[in-house]
Amino acid sequence: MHKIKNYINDQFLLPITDEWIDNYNPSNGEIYGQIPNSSTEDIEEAYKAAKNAFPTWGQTTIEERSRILIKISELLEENLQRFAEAESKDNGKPISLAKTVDIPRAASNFRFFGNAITQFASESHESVGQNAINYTLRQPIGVVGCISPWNLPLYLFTWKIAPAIAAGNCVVAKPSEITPMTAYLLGEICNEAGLPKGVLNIVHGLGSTTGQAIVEHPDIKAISFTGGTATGAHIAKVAAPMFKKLSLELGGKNPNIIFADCDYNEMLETTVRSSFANQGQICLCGSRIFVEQSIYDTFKTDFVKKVKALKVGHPSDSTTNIGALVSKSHLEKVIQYIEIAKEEDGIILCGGNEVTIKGYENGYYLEPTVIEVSTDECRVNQEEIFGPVVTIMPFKTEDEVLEMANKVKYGLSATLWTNNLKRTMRMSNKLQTGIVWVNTWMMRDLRTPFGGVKASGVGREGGFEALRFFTEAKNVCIKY
Ligand code: TXE
Repeated sequence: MHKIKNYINDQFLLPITDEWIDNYNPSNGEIYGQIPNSSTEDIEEAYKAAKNAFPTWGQTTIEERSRILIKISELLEENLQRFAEAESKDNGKPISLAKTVDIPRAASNFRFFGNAITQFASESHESVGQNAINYTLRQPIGVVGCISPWNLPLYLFTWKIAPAIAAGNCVVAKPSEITPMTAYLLGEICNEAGLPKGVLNIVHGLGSTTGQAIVEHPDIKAISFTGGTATGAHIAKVAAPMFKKLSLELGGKNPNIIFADCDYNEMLETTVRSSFANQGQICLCGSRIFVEQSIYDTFKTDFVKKVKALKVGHPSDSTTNIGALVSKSHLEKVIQYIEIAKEEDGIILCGGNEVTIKGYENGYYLEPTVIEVSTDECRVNQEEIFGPVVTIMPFKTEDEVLEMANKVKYGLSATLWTNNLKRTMRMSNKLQTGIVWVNTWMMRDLRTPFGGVKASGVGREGGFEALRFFTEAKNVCIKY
């Protein structure tokens, strides 16, 4: 059985306490490897390596840091097939998605931040009449922690690591214990790209042990976390007394608002994707679909027809649209929500059942599910399900849909389908989310601020926002 190791100080190391966790293949339910369940001692080793590397890396020229990041990006692209296969096997996502989205975007993260750091500038302020000038230094923080989830494993892992090291920090990073494989492979790439030892340390293990040890470490001064809202709240509580810098990207329950004046066919195609891409396991998925009354029945018929045509299949099959859910416990959670919907008088328009794939009978497959709800206040419309399940309901007026869109605890993203410019502007102003997509979904420009409001988190990633997070601003005031 393949055992992966921690990557510390440019070496692949066994966990000090020799504790291991099984790693499952979601497509067949079988254990196919083991990963370290790293302890506080392993985190201490990783911290020491990062601490030792920092004085040099923090002073390495921006050109050199940039060159290494871009080299990592190139190596990821060269290894696309290997990484995509590993991601698909570990997570259950269709290989086609890993090849076109996850791994290319992970490579883009390194390329983007390798370039962005060369353009990152600070400000100066002349204090007119006081013979003084102020300028702002943007200094790396030191050793920082990056903790990422299982849904977009390498993509979100690198979304944190790339800006952290571009800005001159050294990193102790932990991928999700459910999907550790591509993070493990990344260590090899960093070595080949010539990243100095200790700049990036990748430690595997459970959240409650390894993750907790990173957050509790008094000298890891900033934590960038993506994951569940409850975990985010817990991390905030642990980190607050130590005054750590925190960036928390948490859950979402995003509205997809469809007006009758939209480009219907484009909306329909994209709505299938925004509902079920990655088995609905993306924090940005539009899981609450609100449709203007006049086109509701037409939409319902057309949407359900398209959803029924999606192929649930083995992730390695290039014709698969919906692969396996990430884990047995997650599958059970999603199924439980389908039961809750039935108890709440939701109407299952399609899906709702587990799927058995011949030859992979123990895999975690579920039909894409559309639930018609009569009130936006039901649990399936309020709580994050994070699976291939969407709700749909009609609305009559802009004010009504705006109120329903905002009446959840989350505030990550919203999608709006309309060709009315004034309505676009009005609604974009009033939607309580960090991101609004109009006539598109998940179109990403890495320069833009990314993050949510309310229970979807604090802080913004992306572009210079990420570089600001991973640096401390210091004002220098010189009187002359
Ligand atoms: O995430 P966790 P889980 C949502 C989704 C899902 C729910 C729970 O609704 O059903 O969260 O998922 C690490 N200290 N999202 O339980 O536990 C953990 O090891 C430090 C939305 O799988 O939050 C992993 O590396 N770290 C989300 C990471 O946190 C801790 C994506 C995320 O795991 C820790 C995933 C601790 N005490 C789930 N406990 C999104 N926003 O995209 C856990 N971890």
